[in-house]
Amino acid sequence: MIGFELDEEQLRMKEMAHEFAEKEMRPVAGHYDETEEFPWPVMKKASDLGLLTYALPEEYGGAGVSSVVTDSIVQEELFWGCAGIATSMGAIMLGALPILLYGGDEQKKKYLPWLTQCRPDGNPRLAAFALTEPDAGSDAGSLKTSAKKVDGGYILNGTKQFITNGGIADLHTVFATHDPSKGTDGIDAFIVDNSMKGVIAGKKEKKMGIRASHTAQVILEDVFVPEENRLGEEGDGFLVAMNTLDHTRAVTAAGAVGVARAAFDTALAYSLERKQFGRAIAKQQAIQFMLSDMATEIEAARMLCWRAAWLFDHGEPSAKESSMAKQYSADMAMKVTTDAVQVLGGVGYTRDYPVEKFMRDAKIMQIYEGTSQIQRIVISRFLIGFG
Ligand code: COS
Repeated sequence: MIGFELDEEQLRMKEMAHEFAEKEMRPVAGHYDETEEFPWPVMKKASDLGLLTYALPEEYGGAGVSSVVTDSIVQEELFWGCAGIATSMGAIMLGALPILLYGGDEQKKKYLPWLTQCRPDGNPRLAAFALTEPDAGSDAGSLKTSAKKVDGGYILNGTKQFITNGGIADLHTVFATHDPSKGTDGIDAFIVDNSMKGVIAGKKEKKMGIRASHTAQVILEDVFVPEENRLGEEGDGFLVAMNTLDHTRAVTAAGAVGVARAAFDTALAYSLERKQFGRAIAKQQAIQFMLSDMATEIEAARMLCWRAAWLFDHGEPSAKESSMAKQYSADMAMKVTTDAVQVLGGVGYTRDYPVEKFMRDAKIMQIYEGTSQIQRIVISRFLIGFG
């Protein structure tokens, strides 16, 4: 049986996220895009409402929203508000998820409630997922950050690249190898908290879009991590990373739907107001066809997201479907935001209207959490086999 009715929790969460996006994110989105400052005041308000860690179980200080469908619905609204701020918010759960999925009882009890509490200065704590390196992007299995086994733990050395909340986070989930000759089987995952010495904030990137998010290098210089901070067994790290991404890709895809919807809303409203040849441009078939395609593709992407999320929630295999959702939604968002600029024409190309920002924000969606090409690789492996 297929049903699309949202339950009470989903309706409540959607409404809360939409209101937050409209009142707290949209009015300041342009400011943070322009200044590239970190949106601490918005993060603080989001934290007060529980919007940063609602996916954590209640016993660890979250709201116990375990459904990936609900998460997708919320993220669509937040990304509709501002993709940059929403990325800063979402990176916290991306950093925390490996602990939730693979952490032992002690690790969960120690770190998850701590993450939901504010810092002494009142700002929320941040987490980061530190997998990518300068020479290991799509080929995540070739990472070089080393984890040398020593008495009682490991010494980490290496450089992580393009890390959201990198260097400003209170906790980084770091992936490193204890033996590069073992390939992906040599990779371990570690919880690195900010009490550990040697975690150095590296260069902050100046980005095309999602500028309200902090993307930076993280340099690990002789960081001692106790053995009890390893997630899972030795060698489980690659699986921790892949399973985390399998989990988040449907939700990331929903973010792309949110950006596309924001662009579509602006294009539709503008086309009804803007007059050329004596009538609103929405009356021109050329514009009508563009709007129709945009609306249809947004719906199609949302259905892929919800299905992948639903499969996950029901314990069914969903890696292929979440890659399909991520690839289609990201490519769709790029097309829809580009078309929105086209509908607005000259003013769409200016910063007086938000569509050029939506277009810049959409581009990263074809790149982060696995490029659209990587998603196609994952999908094709399910189609033709893994050999
Ligand atoms: N889910 C669960 N397990 C997975 C997996 C997935 N999506 N993809 C691979 N694995 C497992 C494999 O089954 C294999 O397990 P065994 O060793 O038990 O056989 C192991 O991981 C190694 O897999 P594989 O040999 O396929 O690894 P590759 O190095 O060829 O890489 C891809 C596979 C390309 C899929 C992987 O590197 C990837 O996803 N890259 C993109 C990384 C990414 O998203 N980066 C963004 C960073 S976060 S913003």
